[in-house]
Amino acid sequence: MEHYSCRAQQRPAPFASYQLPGNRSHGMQTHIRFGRLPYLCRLSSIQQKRRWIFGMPYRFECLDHVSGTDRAVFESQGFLIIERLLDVQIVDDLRERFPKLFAGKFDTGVYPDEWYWREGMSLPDVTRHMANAWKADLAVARLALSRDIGRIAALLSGWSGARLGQDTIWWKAPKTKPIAHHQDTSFMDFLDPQSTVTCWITLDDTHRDAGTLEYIPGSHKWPLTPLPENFHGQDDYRAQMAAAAKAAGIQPPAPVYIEVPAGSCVFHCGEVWHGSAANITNDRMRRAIGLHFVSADAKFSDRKGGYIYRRYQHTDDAALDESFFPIVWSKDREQTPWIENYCRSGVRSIMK
Ligand SMILES: O=C(O)CCC(=O)C(=O)O
Repeated sequence: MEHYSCRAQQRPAPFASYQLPGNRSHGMQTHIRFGRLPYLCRLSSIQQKRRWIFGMPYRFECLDHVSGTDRAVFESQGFLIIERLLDVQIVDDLRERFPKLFAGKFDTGVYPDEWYWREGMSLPDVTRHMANAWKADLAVARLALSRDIGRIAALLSGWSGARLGQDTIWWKAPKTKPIAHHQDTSFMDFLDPQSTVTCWITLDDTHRDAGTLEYIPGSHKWPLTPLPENFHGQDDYRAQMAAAAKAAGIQPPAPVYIEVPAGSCVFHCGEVWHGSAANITNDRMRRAIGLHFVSADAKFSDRKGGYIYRRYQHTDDAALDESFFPIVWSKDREQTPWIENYCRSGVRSIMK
């Protein structure tokens, strides 16, 4: 019982209809640890409460409560770590999808929006990367369209709702190159507000020498820079961040390396500088999924930009179509109605 915090006991127990036989739920406790990783909200595996049923978007009851402290950490550092969000079955299921995705074996028969690495065609030492795999793979869809994750993204950024802007698959095999430091919001030049929050979820225990994600704490307060020129494989992978710091007259603080167990996640705001070094190990995989949320109220901007995603804009219409940018959580309404049916069947239709 000592594992139950007051706060956890005060939480309601919703989603009872999703409870599995044999009750999978555990006690839970959330606290901020000021140790090796100072920006951490820890949810240990025996302390979490999760209920999910096969084929539905995943539910994470442990995310029911975002405290003022969590929000303060996010606002001051630009990111918030939550350990062990996914349980082992979900981690295993998602890991199995990676080779299938990059071999072009898609549940739905639909290609992802971006697919940068192919066996036999691409350089073996480049990080394998794909975007909007939710359109191709239903396990990725169950994660990317989870209302609980979108809800935290919205609450941390002060939005009344969150849409999925994009998911990104990152497969950094042993001996693969870095991902250059960047600000995610630079990629959202086609939206108003130009703003995004990412939930980066690791499917492997992460280590500094295996090229884990790293953040420059507080760098979300620096000016926003345009789209980065280099992204994959740049040797000096922090060069763009260093140039931005210099231009702003700032001495960048030391990076924070995210060394956490598989299934953990980090929420980061779109302005914080982040990237990852080469995986210099011979044997460690580093697989991760990024979920990039935008405000439910976002519209297409009048600015130029959006070389991929503006193709989803209707003529003379600034609205984001929920078929392509689904609302995963809103305080005012239900999530986009086709989500549950799509996660079960791969068909984007509203069940009557
Ligand atoms: O996983 C990585 O190395 C990069 C992740 C990233 O930049 C993101 O998800 O925004």
